[in-house]
Amino acid sequence: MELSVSQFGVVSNILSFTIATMGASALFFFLSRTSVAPKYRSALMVSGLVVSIACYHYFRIYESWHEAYSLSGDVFKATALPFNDSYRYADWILTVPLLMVELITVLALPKNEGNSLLAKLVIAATLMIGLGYPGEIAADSTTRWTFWALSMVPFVYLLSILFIQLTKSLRTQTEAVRGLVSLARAVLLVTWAFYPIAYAIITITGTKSATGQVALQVGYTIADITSKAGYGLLIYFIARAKSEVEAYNPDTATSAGRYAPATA
Ligand SMILES: *C/C=C(C)/C=C/C=C(C)/C=C/C1=C(C)CCCC1(C)C
Repeated sequence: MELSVSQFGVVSNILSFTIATMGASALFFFLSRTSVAPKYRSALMVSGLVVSIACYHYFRIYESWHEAYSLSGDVFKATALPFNDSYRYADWILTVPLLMVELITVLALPKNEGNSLLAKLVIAATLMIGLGYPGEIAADSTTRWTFWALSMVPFVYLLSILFIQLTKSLRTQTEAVRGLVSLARAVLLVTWAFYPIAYAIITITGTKSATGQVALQVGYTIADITSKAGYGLLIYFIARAKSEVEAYNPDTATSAGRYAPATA
């Protein structure tokens, strides 16, 4: 496969931009811990972990992209080293369940309800990614479509329970956080839909198509930025709003995070 200089560059630049975004978001989420009430801190810690894991994998993806193609004349030609798609799947298998943990933590559902919901979400997410992988590494379109269809089953199940649960929890959230939770619901549904679409595009163009390859890398990368850093930021805003409603004041809280009376 051959890539033009600008096709190679678009992917290289967006991968580099993502390393910066994920790294900076990790710092922000970790350092913002104390600005929310103690019970929401683990949601921010998990957000920080998600983007740290992604930051590491984007380094590897960037490196693999640069090793998989080299400039020959005025085009980039594939080298003997294939581009490694597995970094994305290794990343997703770790980060997607953690994104579910973030959400359940910040919603602060009753304990047994939250745990059983989380178990269903984690199982569906693992199946979705596990079933997508054999298709992703295949070149022939029959295999690709078969695993795409299989992976769509847990995907649709996952999105529908998330939609139902988030809609249900909107009723129990206070006025101040309702708008944010509903925004998080929209962000989740829209950005997650990018993944099967990007996969479908390259299946249609064929894996040997430079356009298909660029669309896949750019599609997955934009979706990762919004579903991890963007969504993490929303989780942070929800945690902040809920802490305020619960009268938590970061300026008067002690370092142990206990609620302290405000001083004049
Ligand atoms: C941070 C990473 C996230 C949120 C990854 C999400 C990944 C998906 C929703 C992937 C879904 C897929 C299908 C529904 C079918 C084709 C194969 C996948 C794995 C790309």
